[in-house]
Amino acid sequence: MGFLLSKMMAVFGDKEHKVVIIGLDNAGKTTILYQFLTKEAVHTSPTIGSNVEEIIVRNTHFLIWDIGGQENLRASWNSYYCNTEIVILVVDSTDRERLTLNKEELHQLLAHENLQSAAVLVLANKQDVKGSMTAAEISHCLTLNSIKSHPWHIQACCALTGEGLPATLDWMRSKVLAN
Ligand SMILES: Nc1nc2c(ncn2[C@@H]2O[C@H](COP(=O)(O)OP(=O)(O)OP(=O)(O)O)[C@@H](O)[C@H]2O)c(=O)[nH]1
Ligand SMILES: [Mg+2]
Repeated sequence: MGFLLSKMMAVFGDKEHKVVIIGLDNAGKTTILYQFLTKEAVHTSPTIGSNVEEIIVRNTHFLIWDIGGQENLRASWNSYYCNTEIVILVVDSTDRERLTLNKEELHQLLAHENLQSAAVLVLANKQDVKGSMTAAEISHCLTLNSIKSHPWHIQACCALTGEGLPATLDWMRSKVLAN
């Protein structure tokens, strides 16, 4: 009965699903958050602390936290992890030099005790830039295929135009409704 009730609440939109967006500085996290919300590219400046917005996708409510990615802020990412159902790692697909750093951050988050039941979504952002890495290249470098502990998905996108982001929201919705 309890299970049925919580399922119905999720379907009818009463439950709020927590999502955390992390990634290195300049990856495009804030641009993505506001593209989700307004379907437009907004002007951003580096995030100090976090932004939070509620986004409703066909009756499914997400509470989405966008956290600053500058080096001195990364240690605080884990203070946002409690009760997170989906963690989004945004990768700047033009930033080949810091891909190893992204890999380290990814494997740290996979090991975090508060994210053991979270699903992981990697966004290969800035696909509009010529010469950017493809989602397949990023997937290979981050060794996504080796992840067995968490459901994961990678999506190519462009936060300026919104390309790839509706598919992202569909995936997020299907994940939380399946739980
Ligand atoms: N060409 C291109 N630029 C993008 C894209 N997404 C974001 N940007 C630009 O990248 C810069 C950084 O974007 P932000 O959204 O502020 O990055 P952030 O990840 O929130 O950065 P921090 O808050 O410092 O962690 C801005 O100049 C954006 O306009 C994209 O898909 N393509
Ligand atoms: Mg930001």
